[in-house]
Amino acid sequence: MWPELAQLKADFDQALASAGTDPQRLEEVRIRFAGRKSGALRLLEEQLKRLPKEEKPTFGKELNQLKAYIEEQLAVALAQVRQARGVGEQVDVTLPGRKPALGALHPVTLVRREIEDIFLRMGYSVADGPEVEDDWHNFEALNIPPDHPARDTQDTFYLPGGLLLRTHTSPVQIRTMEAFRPPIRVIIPGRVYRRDSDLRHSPMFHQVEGLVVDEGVSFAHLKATLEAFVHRLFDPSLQVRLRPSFFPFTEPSAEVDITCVLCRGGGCGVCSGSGWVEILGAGMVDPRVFRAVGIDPVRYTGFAFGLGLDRVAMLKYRIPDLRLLFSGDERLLRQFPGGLAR
Ligand code: 2NL
Repeated sequence: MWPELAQLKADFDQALASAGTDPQRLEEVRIRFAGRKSGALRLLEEQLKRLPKEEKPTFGKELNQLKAYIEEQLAVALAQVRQARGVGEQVDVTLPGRKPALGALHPVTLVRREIEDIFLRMGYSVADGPEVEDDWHNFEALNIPPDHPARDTQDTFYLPGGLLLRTHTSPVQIRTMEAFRPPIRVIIPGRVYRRDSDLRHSPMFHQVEGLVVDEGVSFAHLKATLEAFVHRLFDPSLQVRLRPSFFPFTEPSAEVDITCVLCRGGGCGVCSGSGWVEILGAGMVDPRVFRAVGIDPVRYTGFAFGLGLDRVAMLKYRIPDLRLLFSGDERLLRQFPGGLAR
């Protein structure tokens, strides 16, 4: 073999071996030996032209063989690179993109936001507070004496150090009245806890409570507020009915029913055939609660109300089983898309 050609072949073999399957180094080897402008083969082709006539055929033949050899070896090496990378790494940029999965809001979050928006438009503020509470804010200040059944260990999760998990969101209203002077218009949504677990009860559930304190606040204001609220949350054709009731922290107290949203009053399983469903408890703030937080009950009156968010979500979105709300089942959650914007 022609000595220059033998030397070039040796150089190429060595360069190719040391490049391994590194694509960038293989490309460098390709340019150095087979590059069109100034690769080693190209330069030898130039040299061929200047050779004496009698030497041209043998040199030319050997050069062509070397060129074929180098191109073949490069092709084999590149094929190995592709295989080493794996088929999955080859990107087809013409394929359509994959749609990212969009999240959805939980039905309880949806009704909480709706309720917040209704009261915000009526001039209320939204407040929150601790889920771990003390006895004073959860019971004592709300006129729930030590022997009241609501304090029974059957209902309350007690924690070490005299603390407890709040059994309602009322302690946040106590904290609001301790921190601010009237006029007060506030709603408090949040998680609450009770030692109760069966088909209709979860040990954690959600409440919204509302509180208005000012001079001259009357039961008529309470009734009108709740009617406006129910009409905006469900629909304006629903009837609202108040029944006398009792809570330690309000006097007088009422339970609030609306026309059953499922049968529209005709009677069905959800309303036990009565045509009415209970959705709220409410009343005028008991003077003892005002005194506990240092508000003068002669000058000020107020009303308060509370509702179970989970139950409202079930009625509004026709969810038949409470346990579905806390199951994390995506088949339920996927049915509430598009609630992301506020
Ligand atoms: C219900 C009933 C109610 C209140 C909550 C309240 C709070 C303060 C003072 C007076 Cl600080 N009242 N809250 C009043 C009446 C009813 O909730 O059935 N909740 C699910």
